[in-house]
This record gives sequence, structure tokens and C-alpha cells, in this order.
Amino acid sequence: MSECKTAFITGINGQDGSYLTELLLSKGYHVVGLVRRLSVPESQTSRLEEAGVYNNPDVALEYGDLTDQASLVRILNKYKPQEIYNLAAQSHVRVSFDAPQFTTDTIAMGTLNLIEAMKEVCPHAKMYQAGSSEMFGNSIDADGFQRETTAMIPVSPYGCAKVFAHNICRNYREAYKLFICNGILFNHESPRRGGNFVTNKIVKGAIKIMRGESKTLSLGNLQATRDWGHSKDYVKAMWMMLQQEHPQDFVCATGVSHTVQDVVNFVFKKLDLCPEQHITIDPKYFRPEELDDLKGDSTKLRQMLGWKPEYTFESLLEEMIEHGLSK
Ligand code: NAP
Ligand code: F7E
Repeated sequence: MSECKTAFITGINGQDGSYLTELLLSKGYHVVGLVRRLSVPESQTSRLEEAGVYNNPDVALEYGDLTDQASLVRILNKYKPQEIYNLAAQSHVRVSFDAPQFTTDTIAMGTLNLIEAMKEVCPHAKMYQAGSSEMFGNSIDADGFQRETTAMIPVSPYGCAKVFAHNICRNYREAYKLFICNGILFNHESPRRGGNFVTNKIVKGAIKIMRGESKTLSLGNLQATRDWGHSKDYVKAMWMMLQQEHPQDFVCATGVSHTVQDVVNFVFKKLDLCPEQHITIDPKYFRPEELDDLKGDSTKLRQMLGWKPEYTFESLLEEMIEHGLSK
């Protein structure tokens, strides 16, 4: 029988961290997660509790922070994981304009802290780096898609910091022969998505209107397009990337894009609401520089690793609505 593997996840209580934990537990892993000390301790583990894995004996939580390298060295020394998933980030693009230094410290310097610690403590581990389609900015190939070879010209502090993390991981992979895969993931959502990202904001806002708890929902740019998938499908891709023999970078996307207005129309229609009566536009939700169109080509991931999403735009939103209505 093969020995039980240990995986270390930064950002374990985030949307992806919670689904990835479920996936790894189902595969027999022991999971170690990094949590930050928050003043409301219940928030440190809220998604793990929702996933029903908080008290699982195969899950160990350790306090630390990506910006505190000593904490990373301590944890890697204690557990010597075979796999590392670097999911921690200040992940909100609009907020990255308001808190650019914190965003950069966590994403850029935090990733460097982690791979330096990995190089010293467990250089034979395999690592996944959570890169983003935000790294492309508005650069689009002639056929309308973004893929592994598309130029990266980010348009937000978040995107700029992710490009640094992407490049330093590639550099350490070549220079020190570390096994690091950069995922370039397009937007992915779920019932566990933070409530200030546009899909969940629309779902929660529309349910409140339907229940008579509010009358309007304020949004920003309705014309931007995104390629939206489900977090459950995307964490499978992360795991698949680390099961290969040689590390590489992969785009993960559905290949189908919709406008924010399409999300509004779909959700409001499902709840028998008329968007024109309730949606207002508030410029505070505009970004200083916007990323207009995103649509990913994940041919490499599909052909080399056999990845295929199970959810569609419609079934993703249906699950989010159903979950919202059950609360
Ligand atoms: P998320 O729900 O915002 O979770 C981020 C996690 O990172 C949270 O657990 C957060 O903990 C933790 N964190 C933030 N700053 C930290 C720090 N300095 N040290 C340690 N932990 C810290 O994000 P997600 O949607 O799961 O995304 C996972 C990763 O994929 C992120 O790196 C994100 O940038 C990237 N990504 C996401 C998408 C997407 O559409 N979801 C697409 C491409 C890439 P607290 O709760 O304590 O803040
Ligand atoms: O915005 C528009 C907004 O905040 C999507 C992160 O996971 O995916 C995510 O970043 C679109 C944008 O996601 C509102 O202007 C309109 O065009 O849900 P979002 P994002 O910025 O695409 C990438 C791949 C990541 O890596 C990030 O970590 O929706 N929009 N009105 C709005 N957006 C928000 N948040 N709120 C609004 O009211």
C-alpha cells in the first residue's frame, strides 16, 4: 500500500482551500493548513466548518502568515509535506487598488517567502502556485482567447503581484530544479465564494430583494465579460498538475464567457424578478483600470491531463441560488 501523503495548503479556509481539502481527504491525504489569527476566531475556520472537515483528524491547522517566513519554515519543518498548494492571497481585485502594498506583500513577497522556505526545508516537495487570468490584463490573442503563451500585461496591483509570483516560481523551478506548477486559473465561483465578488453578490442581493429585505442592488461595470467556472472543478485541476512527472504551467478555464449583465439576467429570471426595477449603478464599484474581456483556452490542461469541467455557467449559478435560498 502507498504511504499517506501530506499536503500543506496556504489559504485553507478560503473558497478553493476548503474544496481542495475535501478533495485531498477523499484521496487519503493528511492535510495541513495555514490560518491567520483573526480577531473573530470563528472566521478562521468558517468554510472548513461548512465543508464538514474542521474536526477531521486528518486536518491540522497551524497559525502563520505568508508574510511571516519563520512561520512557514516552522510548519514545513514540522510536517515535511510532499505537496504544497499556495492559495493564500488578498484575492479581491478592486480591494487591491485600495490596499496595494498589503496585496503585494502577501502575493509577491509571500510567495517568495514560501518557495525560499521550500528550497531550504523540503526541496523535493511539489508545489502549486495559484496564478490568475488577471495576469493577462487586456492582452488577448487574435482568436479572442488567453492561453499559456499570451502576453501578461496586468491592469491591477493584484495582477501585477501575481505576475511577480508566477515569474519567481518559474525562475526557481529552472534555477533550483524545484517542482513548481503555475496554474493560470480563470474566475471560479461556488456557494462558498466571498460575498463581495460579483456572482455571489448578485445571488445574495437578488434573494434579499425576493424576500422583501431590500429593494435595490448596486453594482459597477455590467459590460465586463468573464469566463466563470466552479471552484470544485478547478481544485481538481490543481491536484492533477502535481501528479505529473515534470512541472509545467497550465491555463484552467471553461472557454465560455458571459457579461456581468448575463449573470444578473440569469439570477433575476430564476427568482422571477425584473432587473430594471432593482439594479442601480454605483461608480464606487468601477476599477481605476478595468479588465474588459476574459476567455481562456485550456486545451493544454484538457489534452495533457484529461481535465474537463463538470459544471456549466448555468449549473454553477443554479447551485449558488439553491444554496442561497436554503439559508
Ligand atoms: P479566497 O477565498 O479569498 O481565500 C484566500 C485565502 O488566503 C483566505 O483563507 C485568506 O485568509 C488567506 N490569506 C490572505 N492573506 C494571507 C496571508 N498574508 N497569509 C496567509 N493567508 C492569507 O480566495 P480563493 O477564491 O479561494 O482563491 C484561492 C487562490 O487562487 C488565491 O490566491 C486567488 O488569488 C487565486 N485565484 C482565484 C481565482 C478565483 O476566481 N477564485 C482565480 C484565479 C486565481 P483570511 O480569511 O484570513 O483572509
Ligand atoms: O469581478 C464587475 C467587475 O470581483 C468580476 C478574483 O477571484 O477572478 C476574480 O477577480 C467583474 C469585474 O472578480 C461589481 O468590474 C460589476 O469586471 O467578481 P469580481 P474579478 O475581479 O474578475 C480573478 C480571476 C482572480 O484571480 C481574482 O482573485 O464584475 N463588477 N459590479 C463587480 N465586481 C464586484 N466585485 N462587485 C460589483 O459590484
